[in-house]
Amino acid sequence: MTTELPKCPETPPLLVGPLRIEFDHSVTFEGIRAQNSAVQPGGSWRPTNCIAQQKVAIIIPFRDRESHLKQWLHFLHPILQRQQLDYRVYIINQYGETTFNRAKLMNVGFTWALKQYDFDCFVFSDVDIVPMDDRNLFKCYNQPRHLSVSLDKFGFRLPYSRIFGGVSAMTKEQVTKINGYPNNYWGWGGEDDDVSNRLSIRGMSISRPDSIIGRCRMIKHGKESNNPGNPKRFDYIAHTGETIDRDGLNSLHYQLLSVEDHPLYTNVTVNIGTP
Ligand code: UDH
Ligand code: MN
Repeated sequence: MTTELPKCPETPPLLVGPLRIEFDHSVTFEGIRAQNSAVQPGGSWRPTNCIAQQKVAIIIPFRDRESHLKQWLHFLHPILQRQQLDYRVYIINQYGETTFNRAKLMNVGFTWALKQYDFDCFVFSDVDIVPMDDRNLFKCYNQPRHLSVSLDKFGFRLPYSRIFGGVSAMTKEQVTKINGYPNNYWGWGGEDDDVSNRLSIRGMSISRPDSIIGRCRMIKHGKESNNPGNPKRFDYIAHTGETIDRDGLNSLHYQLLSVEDHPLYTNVTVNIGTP
């Protein structure tokens, strides 16, 4: 006989609040697996005693940051389970050595994840940012949500009010409404401001947790030589109104090279071309 599970509560009961986050580089994939034995191949998990409020795909743009990935998985898997989400972690790995394109990888992750499962919500996260409070829920809200509001590297302050970079969450509908991320921001910077522009053009506003719950740490690192500051970003973000309808999900082209279910994440390797 099957029994109907209840929906999980709005406020997950096992949250602990503020977390001590210190990056200890002795963690191993094996150790993380042992600590998270209920996580399924591909890096998915869902509560067994209730139906999750949301089905969440976590999309992480990635290339050659294995030490950061280990830290992220080590801290986030336990948090996401306490948050009672039906989630899966997608590492969208840019193939090759040409200039990095964070935003295009986000579009690939969104598109690919929806082919696999009926996700309601997408959390787009840098691989090097970890929340310092598990009340900062990795789920979606009525308005697009910015989660990394209070970053240690910015002195735990929001550097400017329209910021949407770092970690952010949008429903499938919210992403679709803005035609996703722009595909043509090669190199560092601007793509998150373009998304912020897209949201306001489509009449949405950014929701955030407060500055205590929204505290996060970023692993200290330098800038990769194949992710140089994009000098065109200032010009591009001044023209989002003209590009939103032609550059995004509707113009996305990529070559999928492999999809592998690793024990703690799904690895999607993709050739996204060159600038
Ligand atoms: N990313 C990679 N590999 C790369 C570049 C970027 O995986 O080679 C991803 C990763 O998820 C990263 C995100 O893209 O978290 C954003 O890139 P970033 O972390 O380089 O961006 P951030 O704004 O860097 O953190 C600013 C440069 C820091 C130099 C400061 C020196 N004090
Ligand atoms: Mn970073």
